[in-house]
This record gives sequence, C-alpha cells and structure tokens, in this order.
Amino acid sequence: MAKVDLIVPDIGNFDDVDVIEILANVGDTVAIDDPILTLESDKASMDVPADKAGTITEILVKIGDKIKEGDVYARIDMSAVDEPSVEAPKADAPVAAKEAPQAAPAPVSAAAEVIELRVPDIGNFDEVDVIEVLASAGDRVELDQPLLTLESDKASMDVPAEKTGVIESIVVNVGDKIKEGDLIGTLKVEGAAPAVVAQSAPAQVQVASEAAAPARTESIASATGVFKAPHPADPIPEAPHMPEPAANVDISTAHASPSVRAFARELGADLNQVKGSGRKGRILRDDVTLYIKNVLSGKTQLAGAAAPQGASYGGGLDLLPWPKVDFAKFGEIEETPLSRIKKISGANLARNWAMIPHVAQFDEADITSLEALRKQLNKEFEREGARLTILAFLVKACVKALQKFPEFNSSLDGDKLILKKYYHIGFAADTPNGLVVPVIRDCDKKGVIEIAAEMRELAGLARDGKLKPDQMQGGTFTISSLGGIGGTNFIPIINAPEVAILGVSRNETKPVWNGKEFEPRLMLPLSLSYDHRVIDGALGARFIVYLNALLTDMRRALI
Ligand code: CAO
Repeated sequence: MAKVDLIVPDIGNFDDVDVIEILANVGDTVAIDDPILTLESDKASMDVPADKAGTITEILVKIGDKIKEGDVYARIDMSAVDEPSVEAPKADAPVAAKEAPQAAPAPVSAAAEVIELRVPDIGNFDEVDVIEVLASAGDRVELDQPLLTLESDKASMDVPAEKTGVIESIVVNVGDKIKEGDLIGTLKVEGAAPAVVAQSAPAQVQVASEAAAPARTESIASATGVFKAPHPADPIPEAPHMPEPAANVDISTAHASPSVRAFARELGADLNQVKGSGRKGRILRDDVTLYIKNVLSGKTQLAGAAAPQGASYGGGLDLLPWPKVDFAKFGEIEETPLSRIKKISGANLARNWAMIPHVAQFDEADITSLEALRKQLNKEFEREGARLTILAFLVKACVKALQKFPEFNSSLDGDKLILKKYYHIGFAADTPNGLVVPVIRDCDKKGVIEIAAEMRELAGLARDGKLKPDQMQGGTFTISSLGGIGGTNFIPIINAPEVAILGVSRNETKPVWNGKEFEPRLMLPLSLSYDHRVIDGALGARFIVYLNALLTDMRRALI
C-alpha cells in the first residue's frame, strides 16, 4: 500500500488555527484515533487524531504553523498494517474537532439573577456520559470555566460556565447520560447580587485570572483514553512545581487538552499539581509522566502533605513526605546502594501498590493426594533428572482456573479489558540482586515435567543475572511462592498490567475434621491478590475455591 496523506479534518468555524503540539514523530506507528496534533484557536483547543493507521513517514507542519481544514499535515505508510483495519470505520467518521460548545441561551429567573445552566450544542451526539463534574454548589466560577467533562465514544468535551457567578446547584452526577438542553444546575450571576455572592463564595476557591487562564474550552474528535508512552524526542520539561501550601485549587483551571486530561485521569495525577511546560503553561503528556515519576521517587511532595489537617485535595495520593532522619545520630550505620534490579522492581511495586486497588483472598488447599503424586512422579522420573516441586502443579492448576475465569487472565487498557487467549505464567524468583519474574510461555500446552524443567532453567538464569528481557515479558498471571522458605500467609503485589497474582506459603500438616474425626492433612496456604477494578469479590472467591478444588484433586483438571 502506498503512502497516504493525513489531512486536517473539519475543525468547525476556524479558518487558521495554531499548531501548538505535535504528538507523534516520524517513524512512530500510530493507530486510528491516536492524537497527532494539538491545535488551538482563541476559543478552543483540540486534538487532531489519525484517521488511518500506519507508520508516520513525514510530518509537514511545525509548532507555530497555522493550518486549516484540508491541509496535509503528515504522510503515513499504511503497508505494515492489515488492509481491513487501516481505513477509518466510516467515510464520514470522526469529525476531528468541533467548535467549542456554545452556551445555550439561558432562561433568567425573574425573581433573582439565577440562571439555569443547560447542556449547550454538543454536536451530533444524542446522549453522552458525564465523566467529570468540575464544580459544585457554593463554588464561584468564571465565564467559560469548565463545569463538566462529557465523553462520547468519539469525543470528550468540557461544558463551560456561560456567566461568572456562584453555583447554586448541580443536578448531574458522574455516570449520568445527558444531551443538549438538559439541566446541569443553577448559577447566581455575579454582579446581580454582589453582597450575597461575596458571602456565599468560599474564600479558599482560587480561580485563575483571565490573563493567566488560557482558553479552557476544548473539544476533540477522539478521546481514546489509551496510554501512549511519551515521545523520547520531545523536550524534557522542567521538574513540576511543588504544590502550593493549603491552596484549595479548583481542578478545572488546569490547562490541558482532553487527551492529556484523560491520560492524567488514568494515572490518578492531579493536574493542579503539574506544571505545564507547553505554550501559555499548557500541560503536556510529558509533564504528567514526569510528575508521576517524581511522586514515585519521592522528589515531589503531594498536595495533601502541605494541606492543613482535615484538608484534602482528593485527586492526589495525599501522602506525607518521606521522613528525613539522620540515622547516624542514633548509632552506627552503613550505607549500601540499591541494586539496579531493586531500583527497577521497587519503582514498579510502588506504582502497582499505589495505583491498583488490591483485594487479598486467602484459602488453604488440602494437597495430601497431590503431594503423594508429586513424590511418586519424582521417583518415576528420577532417571531423567526431573525434579518436581509443588510449584509446577500450581502453574497447571492456575492455567485451568484462568481458563474458567478469563477475567483473571486480562489487562485493563483505559476503559477496555483485554482478555488474553494465551497463558504465560510468571513466577517470582529470588536472586542475590533482588526479585525478578521470569515467564513460562504457553503453560496450557505443557505438562508439569516440562514446566518444572523450564522453571529450573529460568530460575538458574535469573540467579546468574543472565535472563534476557523477552524471558520476563508477556506474562498474564504470576505466582509468588515462598513455600520453600516458610511463613503462613502474605499479600503479594499485583504485577501490572496483570490483574491478579497468587501467593503460596509453606505447607503444613494439620488436623482436619472429616465429619467423624480429625485427620492429618497436608494443607497449602494460598493468598490471591486481585485488582478490584476488574474482579469483584464474589469472582475472587469463586476463583480461589475452584483452584483449591483442583489442588485437592488434580483429576478435576481433566473435566
Ligand atoms: N511448602 C513446603 N515446601 C515447599 C513448598 C511449600 N509450599 N514449596 C517448595 N517447597 C520445598 C521444595 O519442595 C523444595 O524441597 P526439597 O529441597 O526437599 O525438594 C524446597 O522447598 C525448595 O524449593 P525451591 O525454592 O528450590 O523450588 P520451588 O519450585 O518451590 O521455587 C523458585 C522455585 C525459583 C520460585 C524459588 O526458588 C524462589 O525463588 N522463591 C522465592 C520467590 C519470592 O521471592 N517471592 C516473593 C516475591 S514478593 O517479594
């Protein structure tokens, strides 16, 4: 397939708009709807998404250029992409940008200067989801300050205040579906009753001055919510500023395009804490990424740390700053640098623990028969040098449970769930330099002997620091076994982007009531951590109960 042009789509009633960000580089492979440019007029900022998938071969515009509908802004090589998927789904599909929603004429109440806030013309959408409510009763808002963020399957857009004043009521909630003309709430217009407004406006609400606030009304054709790694070629922005002490800033004042807002929402980053390095202080993707990095490394103090007691920003992690202690004051110390593996795994574990709502579910499996089978097989295969530990059976049992409960073999991608049809099981391996997770591929197609042999080989490579990156990639579920060491139960941290992990502790012979008497049974403690965004408690319990039944009687795996 030949190279094709990417053309500026219908961007509403704008003749020439500024290119303020270029979000892709030559050589990047982009999918349909990936944002390529951000444009800004005096009224709106908007992302221009690719309407074809492929590899970018040329970018024909630069920041500061003025462009209009029909201009060719890039060329794309579609040859690497399968024919059916390269074209946009419909010929008339996504209008790339529309004019900022115009405020609908608001009926003014005769008695007081209170106006109804209604959903303005939002284009060809019947009903759209409310994904953010940015103002609440008592808030003072300025003209054009966003009140709501709406999201259809094609676009996200902010609904701005049509007058300056104090919000009296907001009647919509996140998750509601609304359409043009629907009531959002009421606003007491500033100027009409100044004394009342001054009283009811909370003093702590900061509204950016007109001079400082860039155009805040934004609309785009596509808000996929899909993460994209920041482009390495983009300039590295300055470190984000520290949050203002006790500044209860209104979140809507952050200057960022819808795609950056969606990105920040996915990462749980409070945009008010992020310093924008773009034009007019606009927040770029890289700014959000850098902010998160700095938070995880402890370089940036989160908002709640500086807030007075009881005050919370809600959007950030609200953690106290890391304690700074002069340990040498209390006795002899020795400093050792963290290994490279510890630094990498530590950052990953901290992110996963902070960002994934973990639920831990415990159980004990009766593995008396399985242990007998393991010992017998070890004898039978002694000559071949096979050595089976319980872990190989656990891998097999987990694959069976993953097949029965596919949500456990998935990953979250924005608001989509990716269900994987392959079963690559990772296992945590303890090495002198720290924790690594080698991955055994296609465990559904391998027997326990093969799995055990591969595990031994990978664990050996891990201990010698010789694992290749691809031997640690592609895992769909992880098992962390501390059974060889001891302990009763522990809560393993999910290995993102997986959604669950099984922890295994040391088995123990315990008296178990069989209905008539106590019997000595070999019991294996299991700890399952799962991502509660993906898996409900009932499903978590069903998974571990099923896994338990398999381990108690592996013949069930044949069913
Ligand atoms: N209960 C009782 N004994 C157990 C057991 C259990 N649940 N699991 C293993 N054992 C026994 C094995 O049978 C073996 O006994 P023998 O020496 O008599 O044969 C012994 O403990 C040592 O097993 P192993 O550790 O060599 O083998 P494994 O297959 O159980 O585990 C590996 C392999 C690589 C996972 C393991 O060596 C390891 O590194 N574990 C640590 C994982 C870890 O650090 N997890 C924490 C992650 S979160 O920080």
